[in-house]
Formats: sequence, structure tokens, C-alpha cells
Amino acid sequence: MKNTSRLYYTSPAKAWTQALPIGNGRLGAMIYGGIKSEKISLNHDELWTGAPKDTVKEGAPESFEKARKLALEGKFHEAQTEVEQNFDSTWSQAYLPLGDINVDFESKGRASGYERYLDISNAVSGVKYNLGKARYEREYFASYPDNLICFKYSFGEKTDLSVCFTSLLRANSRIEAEDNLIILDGECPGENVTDNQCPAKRYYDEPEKRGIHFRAALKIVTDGKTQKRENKLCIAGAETVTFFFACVTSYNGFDKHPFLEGKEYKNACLDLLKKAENYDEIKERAINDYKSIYDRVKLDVSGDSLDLPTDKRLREFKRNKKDVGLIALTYNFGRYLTISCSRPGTQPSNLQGIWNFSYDAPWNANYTVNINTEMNYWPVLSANMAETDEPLIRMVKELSVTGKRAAKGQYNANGWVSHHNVDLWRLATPVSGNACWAFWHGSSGWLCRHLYEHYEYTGDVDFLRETAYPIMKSAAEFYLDIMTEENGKKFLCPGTSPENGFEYEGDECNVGKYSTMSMSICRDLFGNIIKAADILDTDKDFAEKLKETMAAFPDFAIGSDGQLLEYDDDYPEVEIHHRHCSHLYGLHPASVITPQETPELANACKRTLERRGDNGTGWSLGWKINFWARLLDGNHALKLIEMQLRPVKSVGYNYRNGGGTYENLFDAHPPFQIDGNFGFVSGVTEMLLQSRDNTIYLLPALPDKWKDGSVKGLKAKGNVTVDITWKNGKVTDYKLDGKGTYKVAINGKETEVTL
Ligand code: FUC
Repeated sequence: MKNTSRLYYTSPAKAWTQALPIGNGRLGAMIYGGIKSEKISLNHDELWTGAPKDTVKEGAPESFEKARKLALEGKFHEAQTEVEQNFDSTWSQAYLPLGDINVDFESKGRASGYERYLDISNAVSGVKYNLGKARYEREYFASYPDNLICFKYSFGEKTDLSVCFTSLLRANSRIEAEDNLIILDGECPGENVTDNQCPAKRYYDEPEKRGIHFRAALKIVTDGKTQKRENKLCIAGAETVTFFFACVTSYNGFDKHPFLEGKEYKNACLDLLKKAENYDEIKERAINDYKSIYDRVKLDVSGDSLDLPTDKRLREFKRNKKDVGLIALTYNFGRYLTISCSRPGTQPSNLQGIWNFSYDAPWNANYTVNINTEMNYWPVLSANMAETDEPLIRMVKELSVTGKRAAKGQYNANGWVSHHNVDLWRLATPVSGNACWAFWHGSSGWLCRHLYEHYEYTGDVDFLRETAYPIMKSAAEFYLDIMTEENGKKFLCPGTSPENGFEYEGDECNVGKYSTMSMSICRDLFGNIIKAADILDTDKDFAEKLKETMAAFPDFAIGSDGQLLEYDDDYPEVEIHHRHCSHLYGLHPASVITPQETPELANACKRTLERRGDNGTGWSLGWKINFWARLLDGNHALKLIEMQLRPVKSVGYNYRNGGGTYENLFDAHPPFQIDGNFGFVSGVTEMLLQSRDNTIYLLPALPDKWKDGSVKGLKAKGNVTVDITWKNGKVTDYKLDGKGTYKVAINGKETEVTL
């Protein structure tokens, strides 16, 4: 039997990266499935440190001018020191865990027939086992329509158990036994302060310094007898117990103080629980809602598909790489994660989606926008989940407000800008630390490509006119304002290439005259604005100005080894296998370099990837699947997929080449970072379908191993729904559903099709 939609295991999770995630975009839970005791680790996407804050660095515009002058004189080390000391500002705020529900069972005896599972075709997780003659079953799901997490336990015999709720935040849990309620009222630290790169979370008592407040509550319905004992709710003689969980915070928007201007949250939380009565009805609504997105796409590739517990399946895959079904399962799991962590009205998915157990999460589990957040949203349009884009679009809208202040305050420039980290408060200024991450103003331009792509895929001209275009234009105004001119050339000076550096005057340097990535972001952004202005029949002069500026950009340059240059010159690399490949931005996610239109540059990208090597962190492997797909090399893309499925057990950090997959199929950077899961979905989709400028490429990068198969429900630009069937590596049937005239590339030939 094919298993491409079910994760299952024959023992409880010991580590968080073995536990199974559920979520409704807002609330998240990780389920361990223990026998003597169950742990459910909870999250709410608005639980962050801090409050709105002015983070502009005083004197920054003068510092920027100094650095620019130094860089133009070739004094790159000095330019770097200048920005690190006088330009960069403060660290981002941090995402926090909500708490754990712990359930202890009094039942005795050895369990047999144990299984815990996550059924991703319905978004339901569960645990089943026998204890003596009794059958123990637990079921969990998260509901987007009812904004709840619900679970139901049945024991097949009278059982005693106790439930408690704990949190690492400043919070008090109280039991209201008469109502069978456990209520946790709490607050987040008012600030995440960074001293010497070490974040410290601080609570304050002054009202103006207090953070987000919240109420989380658990309502229990049971046929057993309930009683309060200290901080536990004890249940005696129960055969079934149903739990409804809700949480609401005082967060009232990125520009409102969460305490002084916070929204009502205590009654709002209890109201959700008051409405929660019929478990089966809530479950049905949740499943229907989930499936209305999930069921749109179906991937079926011929070949082995092992029906083994998922942890064993991963290990088996490492041995012989035969289980194509595991690839489809991981693809479907990635779509499941998107639907579970990003929904209209919620926060966008952060470095960990919504799932985080740690008070000091890696990189604050923030929005790292020099690759990671964008990668989270790569598959949402092509894999037909356009509504899950809304949180990102809203974040970009909000950032364009804080980013206007950042542009003025940091650069004395018009328009808006954001740097490499964003948080709940829409931090737009550069953080402190090394210029290679902090001094990088590319994210505003990069995020704008998501707005334009949203239009391209959905064809929603009103969205383009009202939302995307003004924000894109304002981002371009910033770049125009800080553009440097030298010998007739125009570029963004000084330039960095995310997290990388080069050798200069005998030492590692991270700041150059300009970087290929910043210039590629500008090329892409300006190009998209020119197209948008034409579609909207507006701003002819502005479009003209962009064209003229672009004509003065330095050309892409090819280095001594045939590689695409990352900076303004062929400097020796300090880390040839560096995980970022930012200078290939033009190849993917943008399409300013393509094998069809710019074969020489595409070749230089290929050479760059060969020199970089395949290895990397989880997201780096994920990006490389997409690069190789864009280079039309399906076999190489598959090699990266196989590497991304390497089983990873450890929990530590690895900045270089430890990328892989944890037992619960979460992507391992390591540590857990969700971007790799989404880079994977985007990569597989890119192998099967690409589209741009009214051309649709069917199976552009199909690996030899995927001989026969079919995919249904993908999206091409222009809001075209695409189904493809193939045999022996050739398209045998396809269906395009949409409007308009397209060139369709099928089996190496282009045909014009009017829909
Ligand atoms: C970037 C990457 C790291 C990590 C971090 C969250 O800085 O270079 O590998 O993904 O973001």
C-alpha cells in the first residue's frame, strides 16, 4: 500500500523533534504520545517579547555616508568597522513558547500494540495502544474555523488521570474545578535585550515597559469525577475525556502598546471555550476547512513506497534511496505545515513556523529575511495555497510603515527599507553584530517580489493596484535614493552578500563596493515595477527612470573559474562551500537569469553551484533543489532531495553541512528550522512545473528515476491550474484550467494554447 500521507511510530517521542505537530495558523501543539504521561507542548503565534519601539540608530545617515566613501576608496575593512560601530542598531525581539499541558495516567501494566500517528490528509494526530484488555485512544486536531485545539481520550475502562498546565513565562495557572477549567494567565517579557550577542529577556513592572499579556485555558468534559488538587485537575473513573484549548493575547497590532493599548483577551478566551461544545462538529468543520486547501494538490510518482514507521523509513531511505513515496510524504507534510502555521489573520510563519519549546529559541525564532522567511513562502502560490500568503503580505504592508522610518532615520532616504531580521513589531532597522548579516538592506526588495508573484499567480489586478504596487514603488524609491554613481555606473555601495565574506588585503572582509545579490534584487524589483506600471497603465515617468537606472547597473560578471561573481571583483573566497548562494538570486527565486534567455549566465550559476558543493544546512539544501530545477537538471535536484532526507538525530547547531530531516520530518538546519521543509516543497514543484512570461514549462526538471507519475492541481502564473501525467519521463497527458493564451513547453517542444 502506498503511504504518502501518514507519519507513524511504534514508540512515544522522547525528544521534541520526534513529537508530532498540529496547528491552526495561530495555535500550535507538539504531541509526545507518552504512555504513563502525555505531554502537549503549546504555542501561540503572538507570544513575543517587547513592544513597539523606535530602533533607529542616532547618527546613522552620517555613518552610512562615511562607509560609502570608504568603500569607494577601496577601504573595505574600514567601511565595515564604520557600519558595525556606528550604523547598526539593536537586536530583534524573540518568539516565546506558551507552555505544556501534562497529563499523568494512573493506569498500570505494559502497553502493547502502540502506535502514534499524524494523518496529514485530515490533519488529525493520535495515539493508540492496549493496556490489558482495554484499548486506549487519544486523538488531537487544531481548528482554524473555531480557533481551538481539541483532543479526546477514550480508555475502554475506568481510568484515573490528572492534568496540569505549566509555562516558562511569568504566568499563574489556576483550577476552576466546578467548571472543569484550567486557566493560565500570563505575560511575556517587556524586552529582549542583547548584551554581547547574548539575548536576555527582561520583565519590568512599569506599565509602559510591560509586554504582551495572555490567557490560555483548557476546558475538560468527562464522564469521570473531577477534583482540584494543588495545581492539578484530577479526574477519577473516566472512560472518556474531551479537552478544548484556547488562548488569546493582548497583542493589538505592530504599532500598539500591548499593555497600555492592549486588546481584551481574558473574556475573549473564555468565550471561545463557551462556544466549544460539540467535539464531533468542531472536528468536522476543522477537517473540511483543512481539506479545502490540502486536497487541491495530488502527487503520485511510480516506484517504491514503503509502509514502515516513519523513523525506520528515513533510515531505510538513507540505505537505498528507493522509497519515492517518502519524497511524496515529505512533500505533502510540507504542505500540511504551511496550512497549519500560516492562515489569513495569523502571524506569518517564523523560523520554526509556530512550533517552539525553548525560552531562548535559536536566532530568537524570529523572521530572518535574508533567505529564511522568504523560503517559507516559496511554495504557497505554485502549490496552490494562495490564501496562506496573507500573513506574509500583511507583514510586508506593516513593514513598509516601520521601514519608512528606517529609511529616513538610518539613511535619510525616501521610500521604505528593511534589513535581515524582522519581529512581531516589524523591526526594520539593522541589528547589531557583523556587517555580513546586519548591514544588508535587501529584504524590502526581496519581500516585494512576493507581492508581485502573488499578483502573477492569482491575476488579481486590484491587489496589484491597491496593495502590491505602492509598496513596491516605495521600496524602489529607497534604492534609487541611495544609489551610488561612479564612472557612469550605478550601484548600491557599500554591499554585502548575506553572511558571506571574501579575502581582502590578507584578511576576511564582509563589505565590498557592491554585491551581486543587492544588484539582482534591484534588477528584479525594478523589472517587476516596470511590468506592473504597464499593466496598471500608470507612472510612465517613474518606469522610465527605473529603466535608465537599470541600464547603468554593472553587468553580471563571470570569474576566473567560470563562476558568477558574488561581489564587484574576483576576490578570493574565504569559505568556498558557504551555505548561502545569494549571488544566484537572479536564477532563483527571481528569473533574471534563465537557461533559455541567458545561457551563459546560467552556466556561470551552474559552475558556482559546483564549486560551492552540494552539502549545506537544511535550507541550503532546499535552495539548491530549486537552483538545479531552474537549471533544468532534475537528477541533480533529486540528489539534493536525497541529501535533505538524511536522518538527523542531534539537537545541536551546525552551520555548515549537517542538513537533513528529524524523525518527525521537521527539517534540520540543524537545529530545527522550518524553511527547509518549505524549500523542499517549492523545489519539487519547480521540478514538475515552472512558468514565467506567459510560458508554462511542464516537467522542466524531471529526474530519470521518476519514470511514471502524475501531479494534479499545481498553479502556473496567470491563475492556471495544471495537471500532468507522464510515462517513461514524457508528458502523456495534461490539463490546463484558466484563461488566456500561453506557450506550453511539452517534451522539449513549445505549443501555443488558448484557454
Ligand atoms: C541565517 C543563516 C543561518 C540560519 C539563520 C537563522 O543567518 O545563515 O544558517 O538559518 O539565518
